[in-house]
Amino acid sequence: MILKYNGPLQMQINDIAQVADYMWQKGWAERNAGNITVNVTEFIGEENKNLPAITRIPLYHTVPELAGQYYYVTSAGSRMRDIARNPMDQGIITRVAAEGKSIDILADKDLHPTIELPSHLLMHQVFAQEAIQQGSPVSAGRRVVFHTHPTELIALSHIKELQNTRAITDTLYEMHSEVKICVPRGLAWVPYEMPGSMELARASIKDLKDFRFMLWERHGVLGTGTNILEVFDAVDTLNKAAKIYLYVRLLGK
Ligand code: 2HA
Ligand code: ZN
Repeated sequence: MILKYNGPLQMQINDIAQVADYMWQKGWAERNAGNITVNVTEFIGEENKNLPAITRIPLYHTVPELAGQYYYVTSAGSRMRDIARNPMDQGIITRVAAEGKSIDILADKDLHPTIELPSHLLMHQVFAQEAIQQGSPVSAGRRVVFHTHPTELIALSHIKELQNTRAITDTLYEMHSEVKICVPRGLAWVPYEMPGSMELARASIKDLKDFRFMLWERHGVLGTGTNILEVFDAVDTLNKAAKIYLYVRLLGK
């Protein structure tokens, strides 16, 4: 049995491909930089719900709240410019198995998920817990976890006096009035941890209740939301403010 690409699922995959293209064009996706997971449970369709697993991958951190949820996941080592051309050649559709102890790859290829999968799943688990508390279906919560390497925001993450949530947020608000409208809660500061580590994942979920966007020291940005294009737009606006900051400093202001 193979996955059937109904309209709503295909639209989600098209949006992922479009954002992957923007990431590459922006210069935020050198080599295999960045990764994306999108909860596609609402879009998967009855026809795909019982697909058998191509492969089952055990999870180091169990996520019982996510059992039965479906995700598009970029694959380990994939390039955003290749995802843009063919998202199902460089990504997988997965279902979290019963009790949240493993994930099943359903389509299209038997690829390894991104190394940031543990941190993405930890975030999806927080969204699921929020939804459960509010009495809504898990998939009605925030669907997207988006990680990228925006050059100017990474540059700002090196500046000592900006290395806290208040300072980085206020500076970006001051640089460009659009930022407050687009990211009203601000940008949370996350001190350096190894890429792909559970330490980075745990440090990131600390602020997930209050913040949708985080700056990972000397690494990149983590953005969450319901729609991938909207999450991209917010990171783009944050990065524009960072660019303006650098221009202002260059001008000696
Ligand atoms: O997937 O960006 O943080 C490559 C990365 C790791
Ligand atoms: Zn990264």
